[in-house]
Amino acid sequence: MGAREITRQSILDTDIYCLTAEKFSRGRSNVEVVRAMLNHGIRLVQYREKDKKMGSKYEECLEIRRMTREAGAAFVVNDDIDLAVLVGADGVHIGQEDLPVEAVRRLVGEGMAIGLSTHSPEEALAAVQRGADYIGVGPIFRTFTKEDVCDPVGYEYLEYVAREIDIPFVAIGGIKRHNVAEVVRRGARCVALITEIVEADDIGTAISELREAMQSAKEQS
Ligand code: 3NM
Repeated sequence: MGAREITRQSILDTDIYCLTAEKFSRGRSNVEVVRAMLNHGIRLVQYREKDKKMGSKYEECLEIRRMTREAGAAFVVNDDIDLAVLVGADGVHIGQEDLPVEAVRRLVGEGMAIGLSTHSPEEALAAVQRGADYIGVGPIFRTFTKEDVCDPVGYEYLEYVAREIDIPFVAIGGIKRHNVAEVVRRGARCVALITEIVEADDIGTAISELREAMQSAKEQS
């Protein structure tokens, strides 16, 4: 399976997509946080780091690429297409205001997955048409983690995507242990989180509690 397929498949198979953010990691480095994520069974990791210079990001991504490969986990880099290519990531994740998907595809080739953040049905349909491999659907709830993000899209947009969109998708934005079950009941199979995991006292406990809540919601629906 090529890298692009690995990422697409991970999103179809995986319940939790973990993103990094050192600013919220309470003194732990991105590498330490990712190690804990992998040790607790996370198989899809995105490097998202807004506060560091490219040189440091490159060093961290090399190490995280090594760790994810060893763990059999997929690795996606946020925003920096050059970094994703240089470290041999499985995917790159971009936003609506970044380069268009077709242009990114020319840079990364057919082998790398492209994820795109979307916030409305129009953006979801355009993402499919442009050849995105998966979409982010959010923010489901209010979040203070992403700057300049739009108002919460609520469940309506999530339910639309679950019903109408054929490519893999992940729900994101303000998802926590206390609300994840409802997000699953509204159609999400995979949820992407930052602060609920990186800020946790114990990353392993946060992951297993999220998993339990998701599992029982799946069994009920
Ligand atoms: N993208 P937290 S919301 C990175 O809606 C990101 O596209 C979003 O962080 C989107 O889990 C978001 O701490 C932040 O709320 C998610």
